[in-house]
Amino acid sequence: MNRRNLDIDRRCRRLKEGQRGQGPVVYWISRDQRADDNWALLWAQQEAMVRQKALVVVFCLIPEYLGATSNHYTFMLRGLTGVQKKLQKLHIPFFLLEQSPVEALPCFLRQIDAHVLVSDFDPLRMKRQWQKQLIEEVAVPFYEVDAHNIIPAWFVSEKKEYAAYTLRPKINRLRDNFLTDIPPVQKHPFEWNLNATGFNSSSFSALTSDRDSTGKGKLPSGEAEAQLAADLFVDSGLAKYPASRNNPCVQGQSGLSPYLHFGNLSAQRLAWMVSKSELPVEDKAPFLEELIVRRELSDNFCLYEPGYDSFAGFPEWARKTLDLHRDDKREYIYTFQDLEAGNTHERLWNACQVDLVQNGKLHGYLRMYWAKKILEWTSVPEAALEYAILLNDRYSLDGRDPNGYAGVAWAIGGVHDRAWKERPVFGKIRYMNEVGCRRKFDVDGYIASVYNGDKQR
Ligand code: FO1
Repeated sequence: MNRRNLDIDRRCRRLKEGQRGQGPVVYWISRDQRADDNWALLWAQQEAMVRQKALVVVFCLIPEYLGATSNHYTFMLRGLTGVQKKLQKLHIPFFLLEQSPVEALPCFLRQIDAHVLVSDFDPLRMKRQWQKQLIEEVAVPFYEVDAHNIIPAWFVSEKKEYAAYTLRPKINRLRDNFLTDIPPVQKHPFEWNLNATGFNSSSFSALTSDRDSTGKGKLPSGEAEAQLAADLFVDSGLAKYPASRNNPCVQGQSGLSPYLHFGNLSAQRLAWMVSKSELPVEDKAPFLEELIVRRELSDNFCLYEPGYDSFAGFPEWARKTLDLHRDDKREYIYTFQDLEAGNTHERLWNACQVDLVQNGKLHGYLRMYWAKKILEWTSVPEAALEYAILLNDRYSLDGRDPNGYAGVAWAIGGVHDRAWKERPVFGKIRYMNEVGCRRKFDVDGYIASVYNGDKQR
């Protein structure tokens, strides 16, 4: 591969120029934790091939990432172990540095006389701060590749979109052009003499073994498991998706969001598999809408709205209406502890909370109802937002993700939604309650299935 592949190039943007070293090209892997279908790895490899350099991958492990628990770290680290093994077979050394990237990378790059630095795109505040600091600190050229979205977030829109209907046409115009198959990563021809720098790629065993393996590791993690789950969903779940996606009593959703969150599965690979399946278009459309439009809308929101996790990030109409109803009487007020323990007067809500804590996920439809009740049962909207984000990030395996922040902001602050009939506390924010859920699915069946630990959901 000596001529440049335009399909790879157009997903990359340069963050800064610099002095190229004689050592390897470095891909700092973070959001897209996979060897296959990873545009950032592919761009880094292309750069290394064209310049006849070695290629290394480095992951910076941060012990406290946005309140992640040992369940998240166990899931993530097991997945990374698989990535390391896959890369080793491709002669691409993998390093795990147990420090924040801002501390670890500048020194790592100097020690190996890196050629260039490549990172994967992530709109979250913490990642953008790291990136800003690294632009100051590192001497080598620094590139960013959007390996998470089908159309790079900065390319599909240069501003904060109002709702799905304003972003969808921009995506649809570009979708066929960007929704392509993804080339394989090659066995890398240029070796790099590891011991020359005294680096040994750290072993994961120490890190994974001391994590309580009894954690809710129900969902097997890693690229291979993600691909198996994606195959299973496309073969048998997709056809049922339109009918069962809003019914928490059946396994109607893909269950792929933890794999998408940690990047074990490429959304583009999944969209490509779906688009290639011979199901009728109307069976695929709802899932592709979620997978493509809703996810790109979430990245767009976090990229262009600095207050994506605060009241300030709500649209003006929502801030106004919530302010107007700030002093409305709340029939019930619960503390964070009440909510975390699932100790409210509403059985359905309590079941959702138990489900979230026990299974590390909450059905999409229920998550909307669950978040909206927190708005109803707290004294101010800011507390509701804080509690909903804290609980989702702490207990949901796919927490700490743009999808989660946009989802909570939609439920509590009307982000990407429109004004509805005005009522106490909510103002014009869309209202949801148990009666509405009973119209959609068997609420008692769901509650029973949670408390008898039924896996069918
Ligand atoms: N990314 C990292 O680069 N290093 C970490 O140590 C790390 C821990 C982590 C724990 C839980 C979690 O949900 C995500 C974590 N991430 C980490 C980030 C993740 O890879 C994603 O980039 C973002 O959370 C989604 O934008």
